[in-house]
Order: sequence, then structure tokens, then C-alpha cells
Amino acid sequence: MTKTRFIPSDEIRSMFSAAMSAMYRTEVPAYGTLMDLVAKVNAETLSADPKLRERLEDTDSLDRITEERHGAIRLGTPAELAMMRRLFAVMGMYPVGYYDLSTAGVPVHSTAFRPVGEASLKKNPFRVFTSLLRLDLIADETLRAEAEATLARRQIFTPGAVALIEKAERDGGLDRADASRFVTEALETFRWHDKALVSPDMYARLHAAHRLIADVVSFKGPHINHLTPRTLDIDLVQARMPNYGIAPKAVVEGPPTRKCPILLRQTSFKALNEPVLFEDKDGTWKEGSHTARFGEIEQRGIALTPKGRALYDELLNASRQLVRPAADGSNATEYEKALTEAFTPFPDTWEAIRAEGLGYFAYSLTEKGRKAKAEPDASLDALIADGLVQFDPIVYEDFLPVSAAGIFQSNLGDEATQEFVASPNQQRFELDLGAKVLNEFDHYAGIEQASIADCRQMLTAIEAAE
Ligand code: OOG
Ligand code: NI
Repeated sequence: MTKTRFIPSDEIRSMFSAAMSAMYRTEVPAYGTLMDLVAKVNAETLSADPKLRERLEDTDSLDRITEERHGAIRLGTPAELAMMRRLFAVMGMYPVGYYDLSTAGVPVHSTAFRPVGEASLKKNPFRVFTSLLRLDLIADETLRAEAEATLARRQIFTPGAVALIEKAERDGGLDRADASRFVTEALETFRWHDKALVSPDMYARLHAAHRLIADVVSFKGPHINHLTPRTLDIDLVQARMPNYGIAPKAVVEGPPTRKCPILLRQTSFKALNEPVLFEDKDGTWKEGSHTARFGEIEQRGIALTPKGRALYDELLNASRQLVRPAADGSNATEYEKALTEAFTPFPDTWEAIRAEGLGYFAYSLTEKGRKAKAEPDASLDALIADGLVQFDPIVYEDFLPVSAAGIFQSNLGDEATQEFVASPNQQRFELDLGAKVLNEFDHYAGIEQASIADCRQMLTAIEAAE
């Protein structure tokens, strides 16, 4: 019997990410422009900073950056979320982290589906920020019931996609032909539909309750609402966007500009107003419009430990107490100044970030270390001081709730701020998802620990190898 040859899930993810990018490029041309700008800025940054290029090359991270992007979708029901988890699993993407955005006036909670483990991340780190609408946060009971009924009627996955998900689960993988069919079928779920599922009147009522509710409930599927390339210099891209005819949002979300980038900085351009047809009760199609899809870029820095993250949250809060960024950009300069000042207590050298236990690092042997031998009980600090071991920051692969809320807000129309009572409900989310989300801190700590163990093993086994 010939054994079926499954293709690696990492490869299916790469195929899917490329297909999604091609689709979005034709649907939202400004995304293509942004990709070109990012590629240019990245090339310039690398040629101006040979040391950065060398570290990225040595850690095998350079290739992934040009291919790297994340997207976002918003789902309407627990069943959609559960099936989406199974769909992403076929591509080696698993739910990591829980984000409650209700505090920020957005009636959703979310996770990020992404590859886990260093090898998979290096192959292709494609991730999708996935939100589930929380109808329980909608006060109007009639509207809630109507929204639920509309959502219950739609089927966002093609029968072909579902069949292939089941096949992959049953057999443990997909062969090349199935994988390629799977990518085509799965892509359908993320496509834009210009014919709404609801009447103009219902759209207006949903929209009045919250623009996000209208975005989720009115359509046949959870259109991908942005795709975000990764840049090596977000300030430069932000500054140049207007030259390319793109108007960026007022301020960059996340930490201030630093020598040693931490976590994640993001900026976006405003969502497009797109023509949509709504079917009236008499069966005629009425012209209308909807704003949902936008563009975003991000710069990723080091993943922080719980201690580092607590300091980040504290400093970000402190700066926001001083200046809250206005949507129209009128106080952008003051906000940036307050942010930079608030962050002075956060050390800005890799050595200090490491010494204070604020960030996660991957350890490797230096040139000297590769030829040396060390005592098994030598401390890591001693190995570093002796020049045998070096360390590189581990990239933050996840998201930030305050930033995500800022991105949501800037694209929902800035007047749409609405207050909800904070009500994180990770348990409910995991029940709907049908699985627990992975804790991102444990994951980074595991990568760090494994790199230390590798160094120690090589330093003590060197003679046997020679
Ligand atoms: C998701 C917004 C969050 C990010 O990069 O933080 C996000 C959305 O608007 O659906 O993508
Ligand atoms: Ni995003």
C-alpha cells in the first residue's frame, strides 16, 4: 500500500497567506501600495544598519519578514468560531492569548490564531486576529434577537472547506492536491461581498447600535478587514504614507520610538467607504455603503516577560493619564512627547532589559563559544561574560489590547466611542472556541529555556563532537 504524502501544515499556511495577500491586493489597491512602501523602507533600513541585517540573518529571521503579515476577522457565532479554529488548525495555526476589548468600547473578545514553536514561526508567521461579537453587550433585546436570527441563517464556510477540514482531521493531514483545493475553498470565507444579507432598514438599526455589529451581522461572511505587513521602521513608513496618497491615523499605537524596540507598534490608514447593495423588503436592491476594510503596518520588538509587560502597561497608562490622543491628530505631538517621557524608566539597551528580567531572549554560542568547553554548572551570566554565549531578542508574536482597541476605533469612525462595563469572559470564549487558548508568556519562556539548554549541551559535549 502506498502511503499518502501529506504536505506540512506550515506549507499550507504559506500558500494560504500568499493567496489571501493576492486577493486583498486586488480588492484593496492601497494595500498593494503600502506593501511596496514597506519593502522599500525595509531595504533602506537594512542597508543603513548592517548589524541589524547580520543579526536577522544569523537568527534566520530575515526571510520571514518580507513575507510576514497578519490579518483580522470578526465572527458572529460560537459555531463559526469553533469551525474557524478547526480551519486554522489545518494550516498549523492555534489560538494564542485572550483579548477583552469591551473596556475599550468594542463589543468583542478575541484571540490570535498563529503558528507556535520557533521552527513554524520562522517558516511563515502568518496570524489572524479573530474576534467574536458579544451580542450580550447589546442593550436592545429586539435588535439582539434579530441579529441572532440573521447570523443563525448564514453559512460562512463552503461545503468543500468543511469536507477538507474533516478529512485533514481524520487522516492527519492533506496531500498536495487536497491542500491546494483547501486553500481555494478556505479563501472564500474571507472574501468581500458587496451584496448584504440585510435590508437597508436593518443595516441602519444595527449600525446605530454599534458600527461593529453592522459589520459582522450584515454580510455573508467575515471579510478580512486588513492585512498588515511588518516594517523595520514604522516612523519612516508613517512619515512617507502621505507621499503615496495614503492618510495614516493620527498616532502610532504602542510604545514610543526606541533604540531597542519592545512589543509592537502599529499604525493604520482609514477604512474605505465601499458601495454595498441592500435587499429591500420588496426584493429590490438598494444602493448603500459600508466602511470596514483598511490597511495597517506594524513594527515588532522584543517579547516582554510578565514583569516587563507590567512595566509597559504602567507606563502606557501613565502617559495616557497625561495626554489622551485625539482622533483628529490635534494633540499628536504632545501625546508623543508624553509617551516618550513616560517611558524613560524602561531601559533601552538589550543588556539592561535582560539584566532586569524584562524581556525574553534566545541564546546561542558565539564563534569563541563554538570552539570552547565549559563547566556544566557555569552560570549563564558567566558564559556571557566570558564571551561564549550571546543573546538576541525574541520577537513578540502577539497583539496588545489597548493598541487593538485604538485600531478598531480609528476604523469604526472616531465618534463611535461607546462605554461598556469591563467584562472579560475567557471561560465563555474558550467554551465557544472548543479549546483553551495558549498562554503567550509560557510559550516565550519555553523558547528561551530551550535555547539555553541547547547552548549548555553544546558547551559540554564539544569534545565528543570533534
Ligand atoms: C482587529 C483590530 C486588532 C491589531 O493589529 O491589533 C488588530 C479588527 O479591527 O478587527 O488587528
Ligand atoms: Ni491588525
